[in-house]
Amino acid sequence: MANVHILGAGAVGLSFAFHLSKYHEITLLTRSKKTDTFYYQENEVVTPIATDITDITSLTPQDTISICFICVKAYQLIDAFNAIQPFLAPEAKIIISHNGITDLTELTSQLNSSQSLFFMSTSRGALKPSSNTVVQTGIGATYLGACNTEAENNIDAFYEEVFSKSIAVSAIHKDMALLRWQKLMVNIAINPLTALHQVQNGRLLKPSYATQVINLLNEACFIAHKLGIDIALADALNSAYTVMRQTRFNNSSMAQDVKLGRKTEIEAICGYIVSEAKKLGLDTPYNRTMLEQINHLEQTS
Ligand code: KPL
Repeated sequence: MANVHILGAGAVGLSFAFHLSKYHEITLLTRSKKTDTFYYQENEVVTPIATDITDITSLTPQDTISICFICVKAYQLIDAFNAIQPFLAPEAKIIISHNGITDLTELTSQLNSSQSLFFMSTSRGALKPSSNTVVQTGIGATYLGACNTEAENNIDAFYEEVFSKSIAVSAIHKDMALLRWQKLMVNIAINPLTALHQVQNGRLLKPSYATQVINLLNEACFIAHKLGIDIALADALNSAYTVMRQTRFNNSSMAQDVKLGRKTEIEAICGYIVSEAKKLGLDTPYNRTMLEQINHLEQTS
């Protein structure tokens, strides 16, 4: 049994808190303690999540964080990391999980050579219908990849200790860059279209969305290839459609963000393709238009 901290009480953080709590001691770090209990719901069954809930500002120098999942939005990652950094054990293991691709150099440069950084890519469908409840709406796969040398050295033992029993449909992924691009492509296909049309993920299986999905992913595959990552369009489409099916009853995180007038992760999703294309002197009109449309929705909702 390990002591695991989870920073972020969103859908992913709560869903992992529930599953990990069956085998580990969990402390959920929140920005302000608004509830004494969080709940997990699957197939109409509601279970309290066995976790300590700690306001992050109440951590003291005596607190040590050995394993920490950071389950926050892409644009909150650096602030979230800075908040826990003073409490990290010398051999701490940090697992980040967010949509899209972010630059991790600032984060990795702050770790010592014995601290490990992992990226967790998950397509578990989870929804938060209220502030203290998460509903599991689909079981997509979860992959763990290593972001620095120390993580590469201990990924097998760490996966065995923390993930193997608690997280169903999970595996180690040995190619970090590929893992992040594969996750990015799933998010490109699903998140903006579901946000724009306010539909559940499964609705994108309808043929009327196919051309848009293909155009977005075709551009993403092209830019990935230019950057040395080879993902065939057929494989990108296959993964995206698999996740659409697995999470057909989920409202994507971006659909929820737009509905609730919150900032989205579009900059790390379509925005990442647009900015990488720009660096190459290229335009990616489908991803650019999607970026503009979601930005517009963010400003007007
Ligand atoms: O990552 C997701 C999200 O909603 O952000 C998917 C996998 C698309 C599940 O909805």
